[in-house]
Amino acid sequence: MTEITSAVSLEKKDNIGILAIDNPPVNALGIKVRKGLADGIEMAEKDSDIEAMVIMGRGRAFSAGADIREFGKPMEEPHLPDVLGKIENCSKPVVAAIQGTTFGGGLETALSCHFRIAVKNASFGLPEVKLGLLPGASGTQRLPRVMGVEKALNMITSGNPIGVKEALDSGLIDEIAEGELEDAAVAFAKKVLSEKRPIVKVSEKEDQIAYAREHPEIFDEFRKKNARRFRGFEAPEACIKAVEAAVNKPFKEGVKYERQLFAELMEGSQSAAQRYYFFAERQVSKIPDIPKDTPTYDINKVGIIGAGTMGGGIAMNFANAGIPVKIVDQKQDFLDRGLGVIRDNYERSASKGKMTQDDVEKRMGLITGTMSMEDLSDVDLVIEAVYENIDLKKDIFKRLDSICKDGAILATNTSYLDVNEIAAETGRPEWVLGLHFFSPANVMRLLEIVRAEKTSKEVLATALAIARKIRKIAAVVGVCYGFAGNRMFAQRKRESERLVLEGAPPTQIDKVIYDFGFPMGPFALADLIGIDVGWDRDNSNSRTLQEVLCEMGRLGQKSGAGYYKYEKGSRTPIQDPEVEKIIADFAAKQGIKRRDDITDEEILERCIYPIINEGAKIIEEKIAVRPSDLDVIWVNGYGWPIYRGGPMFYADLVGLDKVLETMKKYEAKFGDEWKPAGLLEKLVNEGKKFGDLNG
Ligand code: T1G
Repeated sequence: MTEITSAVSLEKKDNIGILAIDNPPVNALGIKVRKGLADGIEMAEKDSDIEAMVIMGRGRAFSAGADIREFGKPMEEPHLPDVLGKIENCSKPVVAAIQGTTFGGGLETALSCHFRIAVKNASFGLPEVKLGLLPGASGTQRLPRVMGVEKALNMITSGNPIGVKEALDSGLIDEIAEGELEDAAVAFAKKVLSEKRPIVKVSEKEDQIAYAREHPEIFDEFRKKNARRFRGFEAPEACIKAVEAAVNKPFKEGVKYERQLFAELMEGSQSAAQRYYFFAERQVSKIPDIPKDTPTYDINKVGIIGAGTMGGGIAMNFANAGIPVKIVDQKQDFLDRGLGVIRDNYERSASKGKMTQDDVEKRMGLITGTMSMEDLSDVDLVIEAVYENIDLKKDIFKRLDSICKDGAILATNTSYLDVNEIAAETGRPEWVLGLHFFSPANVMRLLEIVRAEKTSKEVLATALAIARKIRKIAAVVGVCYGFAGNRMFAQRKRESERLVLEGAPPTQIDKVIYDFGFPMGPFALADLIGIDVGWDRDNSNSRTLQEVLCEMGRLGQKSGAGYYKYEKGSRTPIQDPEVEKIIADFAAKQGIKRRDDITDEEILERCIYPIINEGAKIIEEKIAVRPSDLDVIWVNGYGWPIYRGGPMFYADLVGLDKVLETMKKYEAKFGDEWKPAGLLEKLVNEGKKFGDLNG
């Protein structure tokens, strides 16, 4: 075996040369791999003993693609497209032998080979669009030539992987390999030689793009069909344009156009944000004082207290991971209703083909209901999910402490309340923490793990591990009112509610926030969640706009009217002059002077900058480990547009000096709530960014 570079070796098996990529953990196509492949192909061309080639990856991936860590720096030659040109132009047959992850430039490398075989665990994807990019090594030109334009458009603009069966059916691979991949690849290469199969250069294939040439309308139809999904993103449109070029231009020109589009995206802020987010999401589970080898406890049985919306949604996460769950509630009809909602959720997924009926029954079989908390004596983890009342929670934890076995972890799903206070009700505070799920808990990927003062390191490590098992993105936060996400969200809620009283209609505020990239604005969101959440009906007395609206029965979508009105059976918000009059009357009673000159810019500054400022306070109080954790929280918990990276990344993009200046501008007008965080002032004085704190 010849080591060409430290990441690529060349070995001969009879008359077959094997170029193996070995660049852990995912065979990213860094300079050592690119150089190794380029030199390896040249060596094989010159070696008369070698009649055909196999390219494969060692470890768990063929290759996950270009090394994202190289982006933004000058790219060393040879560049990937040039390496792939060498592979495709090799005079000897080249077979890609694929296992595991074959993403991005990895798949493009496989596409430059003349044949492709794969084992069953292979997955194929072009996730560049998730990084705000497009396949930059001829993937947009070769993939349509292999599987046709419509399938290629879906794969390239979604960034989602396909499995080996779909790859075979679509013509992406020639064969599914049985047994040991390397042996199967050598055998396949020998078969190609013995059958004298002609070398297939994908760049020269035209049959799969002929239909699109005759039907150019499929591109605009695709744009229309996906407009909602692509809203605000730049990369999907660039992907479509590049695939159009594959149909309308000769291959070489298409490659050139693809490279131009790639460069434009690479220079843009959206790709910077999405590449930043990629690493932020992988950084969030790294806690400085919790090393990777911290011991963890097995969680084989879970108990949930409360069969309501949250309890039911939380239970589904564990059943989905194959972990049995017991749900406790006080009354049988609460349990029946809760279990009924869970079944409905699963049946709905099954009706959409997301799971089989058998899956539904298996998961339902893992969830049982009981009215006796004593039935939790054998579980490894309890998650309390009752309504936000500190006395009730303390009472529950006192009882759990006497019921649950030693070594059981006791967690609260509270959104705001003091987890230290709850832990103090037990004789095992080291085993207590918060697991703050976001509604709907079976859908939202974000989980805030609330680390209380006495939570042990092993319990925290166990929480991180179980979060991974139930496929949550977990951010570790400290104890304060609202922890991190909700504490930042409260700033936007305060300002949006002030703005609407000061004269900005809900429609204007919602449009500004929607156009920024959020799925919906604060008032459409309030109507969706329900304006009566947290409303104290018994003591309501028209003291706040929420009380006024709830007392009038304007609860939001559920009552057909809230900040908007809704036609029967529709969830589409319709501007409602009646509510604008209610707001104006309430503002007058409050003595608030309304104005009609509130600009979109003021709305954006007042709804976004306080989120950033609160984030800075959360970091300086050490409630969160790093600023990028707050970005992960906001992208996954509150719909912050991923192409803007998150509030802290966005602040660095805008410039912390501008953020500080704006905070001071409104502090002079509105007072202390706008006082800039000490950390914000410090970073500006030091000429630093939030990004400098993400190490
Ligand atoms: N470059 C550099 N590092 C990478 C990487 C990459 N492409 N992919 C993963 N890593 C690191 C990751 O940061 C982590 O590091 C470790 O590998 C394990 O990753 C020209 C331009 C492959 C599905 O977008 O989707 O090709 O934290 O924790 O959950 O057209 O990683 O351990 O130090 O995610 O098993 C396109 C991105 C690149 C694939 C594995 N490719 N990676 O998931 O492990 S652009 C991608 C993934 C491109 C060409 C274009 C996932 C994975 P650390 P992990 P995992």
